[in-house]
Amino acid sequence: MSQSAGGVKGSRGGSASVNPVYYLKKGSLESVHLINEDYETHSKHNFNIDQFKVHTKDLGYFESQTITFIADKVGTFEYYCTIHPEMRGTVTVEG
Ligand SMILES: [Cu+2]
Repeated sequence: MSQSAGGVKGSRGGSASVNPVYYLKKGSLESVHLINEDYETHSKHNFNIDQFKVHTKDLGYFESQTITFIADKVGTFEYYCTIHPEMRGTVTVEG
């Protein structure tokens, strides 16, 4: 899964098209790659999924970070940016 913050592909707007629902298979090895492309505001962003202990650092403009985790729980989980409450979406893991 790959998520960018800001700009054309950004998740700042909070709409479904830019905050996609990710569908994963239980037990799969996943990598989250977050890049901050928020050139308009130069805000920092981060990316978190609490249930999988995914927590990036606060990324500045064009910084990126990749976190690998195993999707070992079935259900729908929220991903979010702690700095911008409107930046959120869901990850659904299917068994
Ligand atoms: Cu943010």
